[in-house]
Amino acid sequence: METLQKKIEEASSLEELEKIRVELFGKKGILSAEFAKLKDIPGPEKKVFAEGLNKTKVLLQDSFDKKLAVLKSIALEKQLKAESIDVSLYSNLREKGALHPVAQTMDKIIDYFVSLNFSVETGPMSEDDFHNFEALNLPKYHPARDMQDTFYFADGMLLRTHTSPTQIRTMLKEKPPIRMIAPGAVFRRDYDLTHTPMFHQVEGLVVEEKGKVSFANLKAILTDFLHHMFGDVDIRFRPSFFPFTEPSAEVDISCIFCKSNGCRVCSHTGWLEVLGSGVVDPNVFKAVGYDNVSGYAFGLGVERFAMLMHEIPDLRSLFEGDIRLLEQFR
Ligand code: 2U9
Repeated sequence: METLQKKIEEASSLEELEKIRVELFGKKGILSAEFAKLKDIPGPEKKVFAEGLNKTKVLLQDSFDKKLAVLKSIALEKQLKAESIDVSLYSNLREKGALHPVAQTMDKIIDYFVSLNFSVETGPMSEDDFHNFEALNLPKYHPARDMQDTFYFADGMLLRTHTSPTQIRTMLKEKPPIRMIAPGAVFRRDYDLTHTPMFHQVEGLVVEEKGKVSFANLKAILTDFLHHMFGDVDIRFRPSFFPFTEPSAEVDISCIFCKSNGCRVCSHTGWLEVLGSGVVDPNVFKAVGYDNVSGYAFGLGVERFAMLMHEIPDLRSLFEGDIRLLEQFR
């Protein structure tokens, strides 16, 4: 008994103690063997032997548990020491933050027009029918409203479908000449590879005394702007229709992916559509009470610019917050 107890007390590691446990308390261990002897011992002696054996078992188990606790705490101490970290050490794992690619693109666009002395105007995202549609020559039931279906509030307000209401508000507030851009978020009922229900536009408006500006100025400024954004590309103005401009033109750049040889991005046309533009329709000036003025306007989708500039295949990925996309723009 003493030898066994000593053996437990002298165990120097958890592994050694485990060996002793099997040797002592295991199915084929010393104690099991002693208990097995009971069946061969006659009546009265059996009781005495059994009592002694049980006592011994309890004592040994007690020593074992104590030793186990001691060895475990030594092992834990050792592990803590081995795994300790120097919290005062400088870590270079800190991630640098950055502006979202859409914000970066927006900034580049805004910087260009600010350099030409355009003012930057903002307006509310929830608008009324007059500022978003009516004043822009889009009367109720006009078929062009279909393409700008949006989110309506119960009180008749709506989420603006373009930043154009900001131009209406600016014209109502100021007098010509006006030379402004309106950047910001807009909303439409759209969702696919190239459309999200919320996206960003930058629109521009120039209003001068009648005859002072023409389509030629619009062409010149947008050509220079697109060279600033996309480098040495060919530019083409294509007749189009918008309710708020007449004449209107969509503006294409030669495909920056295939150098106009034809690829999936440009649908094998060699051209990418990047802007809408035109000479401001007289009905728009009438709606804000402007007389004897000429003006031109343009509009673009910022996400589309970001997609083309960075070859991002799915526009929706810009809004998923996936760090693997975002960290490429640090
Ligand atoms: C006023 C007068 C005229 C703004 C214009 C476009 C053409 C245009 C689209 C480009 C891609 C919208 O983001 S997009 O889907 N924009 O095509 N926008 S002219 O014309 C105005 C605006 C305000 C008072």
